[in-house]
This record gives sequence, structure tokens and C-alpha cells, in this order.
Amino acid sequence: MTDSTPLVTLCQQASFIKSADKLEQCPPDIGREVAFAGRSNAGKSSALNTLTHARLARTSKTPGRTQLINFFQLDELRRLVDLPGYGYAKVPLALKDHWQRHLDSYLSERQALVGLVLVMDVRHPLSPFDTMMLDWAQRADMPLHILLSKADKLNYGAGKNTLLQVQSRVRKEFGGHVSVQLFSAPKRQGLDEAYAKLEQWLMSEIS
Ligand SMILES: Nc1nc2c(ncn2[C@@H]2O[C@H](COP(=O)(O)OP(=O)(O)OP(=O)(O)O)[C@@H](O)[C@H]2O)c(=O)[nH]1
Ligand SMILES: [Mg+2]
Repeated sequence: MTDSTPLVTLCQQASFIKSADKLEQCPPDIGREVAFAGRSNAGKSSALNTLTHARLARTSKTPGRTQLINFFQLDELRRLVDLPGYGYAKVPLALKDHWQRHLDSYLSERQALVGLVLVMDVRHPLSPFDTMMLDWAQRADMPLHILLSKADKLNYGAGKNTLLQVQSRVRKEFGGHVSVQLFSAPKRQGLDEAYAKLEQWLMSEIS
């Protein structure tokens, strides 16, 4: 059972604030937020729902479900953000272009952003898009935590193996600010580790 730390309690009370499709529509850029990024269908919205114990974020079997930047409030100064997935081929080019630009401006301009959770399907880790994101985080000096999602789809040994491989590769190529863990939404596996990271990013004193 997960202990109810202040962060866990805040996550359990999370509520939807708004969807934005441009930077100007985002809630005021104050306090702190952690954004969930990753390929379409990787399990971002499912991870968010599992962490908040709510059906806040829409999930879908159809990739490309989350098309806007969705903001969830923990309290007045803390938020979680569900980003649109990247790399879904069937999205019309114009729309892809639109997201790409707004995702880029969100990532580069948002002052409140204190950490990125990069969600990857444990069976297909480190796609070119993922490594682009890792590159960006390294250049921006942005802490990044990798959730290897859908860990329930692999047996224990195979999951552990992937974890070790991804850990070793990111350590070599992307250095200090990256951490990695296994995660499963239906099994609620990896919750404590994910909460610990959010706690570290969101709960220290806000000046
Ligand atoms: N078995 C298993 N299925 C998962 C897990 N996480 C997500 N899924 C399934 O994967 C599919 C996609 O999940 P979403 O959470 O909607 O993925 P997303 O990354 O938000 O996708 P987009 O919004 O399209 O970018 C859904 O059918 C989920 O039920 C997991 O940990 N285990
Ligand atoms: Mg989604």
C-alpha cells in the first residue's frame, strides 16, 4: 500500500483545469508543473490516471487521442500536464506541424516546467523521437524521468533486462539528470517510485 504522503494526497485530489492548443491558452505560468511526454499510445494518459486515482485523462486504443496540452491541478501552485503524443503517422501533416510547434514552444518557454516524465512502451524503448526528447532535456538542463510502461506485457526477467539496458544507454549518452523505472498502469506497478520523483520535483519549498 502506498503511504499517503502530501504529494500522494494532492494527486488523489487532482482536478482537470483546461486544455490548451497554444502557449497563450495555458494556465498562468506560475508555481511548478511536471509534463508527461512520449510517443502516441505509449501510455501517458494511463500513467496520469493511475497516479491520480482518477479518470482525468482520456485514454484510447486509437493512437493520437490526446491532441491538446491538458492541465491537471494538484493545488494552486502545482500541476501535472498531459502532452499530445508524438510520432503518430496518421495524423494529418498540418495538425502534426501545429502540435510540433506548440509543443516546442511549451517546452522551451514554460517557466513552471520543472521536470519531464518520458513514457515509453517497455517493448519499444528509445525510439528516435524519444532520443530527440532526451537530447532536448539534456541541452535544456531539464530533469527527465523515464517510465517504461506496459511492464505487465513482459515477464519479470525481460522487463528487468530492458530496464538495465535503457539505464545503461541513457547514463552513457545523456548523463546525470535522467532516471528510469518500470511501470504498469493496470498492475499499479512502479507507483511508489514515480511518486517519489514527483515529490522531489514538486514538493520542495516554492519561493
Ligand atoms: N497492458 C497495459 N496497457 C496499457 C498500459 N498503459 C496504457 N495501456 C494501454 O495502451 C493504450 C494507450 O494508452 P494511453 O494512455 O491512451 O496512451 P497515450 O500515451 O496517452 O496516447 P496518446 O494520447 O495517443 O498520445 C490504451 O489501450 C491503454 O489501455 C499498461 O501499463 N499496461
Ligand atoms: Mg493520451
